[in-house]
Amino acid sequence: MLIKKTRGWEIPESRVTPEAVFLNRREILAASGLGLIAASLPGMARADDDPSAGLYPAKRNDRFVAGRPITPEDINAHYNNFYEYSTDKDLADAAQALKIRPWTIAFEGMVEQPKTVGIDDLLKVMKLEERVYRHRCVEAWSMTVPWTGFPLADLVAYAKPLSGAKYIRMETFMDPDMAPGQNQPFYPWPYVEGLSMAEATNELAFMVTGVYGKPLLKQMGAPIRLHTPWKYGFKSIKSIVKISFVEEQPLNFWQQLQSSEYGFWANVNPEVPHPRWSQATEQVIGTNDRIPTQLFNGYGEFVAGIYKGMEKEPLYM
Ligand SMILES: Nc1nc2c(c(=O)[nH]1)N[C@H]1C(S)=C(S)[C@@H](COP(=O)(O)O)O[C@H]1N2
Ligand SMILES: [Mo]
Repeated sequence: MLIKKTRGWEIPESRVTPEAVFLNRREILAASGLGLIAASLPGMARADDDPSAGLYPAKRNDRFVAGRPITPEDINAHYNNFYEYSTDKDLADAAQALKIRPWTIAFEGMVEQPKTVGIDDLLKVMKLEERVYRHRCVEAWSMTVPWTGFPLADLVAYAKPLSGAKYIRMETFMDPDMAPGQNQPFYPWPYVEGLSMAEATNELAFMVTGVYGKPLLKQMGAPIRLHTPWKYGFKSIKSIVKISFVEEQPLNFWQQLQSSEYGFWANVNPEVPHPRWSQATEQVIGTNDRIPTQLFNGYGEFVAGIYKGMEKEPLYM
């Protein structure tokens, strides 16, 4: 989703600090202050900072059939979009700086009672299952991913929204010291996404806390992210810290940046091109295959009903 515009803040490639150098500097700072030199070794998955490891794997729900081979973990783990860490796809090392405990999620806005819950307390009350979902990025590539998590509908019930709430708004953490990408002032940090209440309570909308039978990898948005498989990938917000119930349609991150190219609904449709490229086909990551894209990414039987009578809305951008 690179935006081809020259901005004042852009500096020559040669002057950009590579992630590895940044992390080394962090390690040195951490070591001098607290003696925590091992805490940010780039690229290492560290089970010892994830107390939820014992919850995985969870039983697979066979109602959701992907019909495609699962993308190998080692490929998925190095092909991510997480602009808080990098605009490059291989940001796995940089994302190890994400600190996933303690982690809380705040519920605000039109709810019976605002509240905050720690991720491990939330995991105790939610029933985990595995779902293999197709993931289609607006950049015309796709993957097939074995997520673990629970229906967003269960989280909505837990939050107890008031009947006047029309949309759910979700926000990623904001911490430029932990996420160097957030030092780029051109982007409207923090990352925000939203769904209508009908979408949020549709059975497909999934809160993800694990992947490949383990806790969620940091580069994939640990410790909790959304996945809405019938929508372009940018709707699937990572590393969520705040959930609000609101009356007004939230402006998401990409809309704030470029509303002529990215909208609120962002449902997958091969017949509606992005202003700068076709959405007719998609590159299957980890293969040489380029395949036709399906309406609603093939999930129309679950979600098409949501949009009856909304034909005047920009449903596919
Ligand atoms: N906070 C945050 N969430 C995000 C993004 C991001 O940059 N920051 N990228 C989005 C995009 S464009 C995609 S395609 C998916 C990528 O998820 P993955 O890396 O697990 O494939 O995350 C989405 N969620
Ligand atoms: Mo994306």
